[in-house]
Amino acid sequence: MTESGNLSSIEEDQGDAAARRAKGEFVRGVSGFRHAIGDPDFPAEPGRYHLHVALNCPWCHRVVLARNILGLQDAVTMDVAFPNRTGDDDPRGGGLWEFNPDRISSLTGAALPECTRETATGRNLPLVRDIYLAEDAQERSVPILYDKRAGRIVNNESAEILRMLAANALPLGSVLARAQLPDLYPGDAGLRSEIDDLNAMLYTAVNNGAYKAGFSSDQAVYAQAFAAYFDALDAIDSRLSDGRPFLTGADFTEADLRLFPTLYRHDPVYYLRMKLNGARILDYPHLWRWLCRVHALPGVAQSGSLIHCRQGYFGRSWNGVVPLGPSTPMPYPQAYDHPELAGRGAPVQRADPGCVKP
Ligand SMILES: N[C@@H](CCC(=O)N[C@@H](CS)C(=O)NCC(=O)O)C(=O)O
Repeated sequence: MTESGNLSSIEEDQGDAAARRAKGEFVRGVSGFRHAIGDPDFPAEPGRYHLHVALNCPWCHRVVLARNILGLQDAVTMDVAFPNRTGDDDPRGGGLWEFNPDRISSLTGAALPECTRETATGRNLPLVRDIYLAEDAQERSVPILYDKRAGRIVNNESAEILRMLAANALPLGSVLARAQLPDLYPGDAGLRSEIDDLNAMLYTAVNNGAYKAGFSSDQAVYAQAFAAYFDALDAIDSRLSDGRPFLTGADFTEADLRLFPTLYRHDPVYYLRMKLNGARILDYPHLWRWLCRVHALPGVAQSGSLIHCRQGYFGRSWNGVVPLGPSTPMPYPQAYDHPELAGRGAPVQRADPGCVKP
């Protein structure tokens, strides 16, 4: 990884993953492709790189945000998989990301216009897994950063992909002038370590924390993840209470970009799907205003889709019936255009998970 900032430590340890999974804990795997744009095999050139993503995936959301905020929409092409993976009865195998723009969404009753075929390999591959199999790899995750000229996968770790897009935005062909480019990971050493510390805390307690709560099959493991998640939201809300517009101060950085996908999904998806119903973001006045402020930045609103998120997180479970709410104080994502709704909910006084008697 070219940038000196340490990223690898942010992944949670995979120690005795099997035993922890058996105990009901959600343990995310580690991405295997870790090359970088700038390596000898992967020079920074306009039109050479491509992203394979799913819009409901929060890790993909990071790299789509970086692509759009950095003005790389034309220079870095992108394919979008259908939000629900293949069913268990699929002869190709279940749980696989599929490129199928004709597939019907149970939420809208129609095909999803953002979904595409696979266009980077030149082989119109139907499944993300097939892109890995072409390189004898058994992985199957998105996002993928792909080199169309070499016909190879560069990297499949979102934290590294967004950082290398930021570090190479101009040579990759950004439409923005250098002065307009947001500096997501500024050179100041103090600021970098502040961003690294925030990234590490937010990854463990919030970004991945949401999954540790929602996908846990053990009450105590869930309760611990629930508490850590809302403790982190409390800490961030008070951090923003001094009036700073962004997490580290006046400027939008990588730390804000990495927090956004989780909070964007909280009220309309995670509150229900991940059992994170301790509070809504709406109930946190400073977090809500931050969420609306980031949503209003150029390139952000079109980087996400709550239709894909709702279809993806509910469409395969919950009898395939996708919850439509919340609709008060107004539907989402329209609510993100209304910072004045901040704190409309009751001030956050969370129930102590320990005291909830059945
Ligand atoms: N550490 C990876 C995590 C990527 C990841 O876990 N993606 C999920 C989708 S949200 C996935 O495709 N998982 C593989 C699978 O479950 O098949 C990153 O941040 O890029």
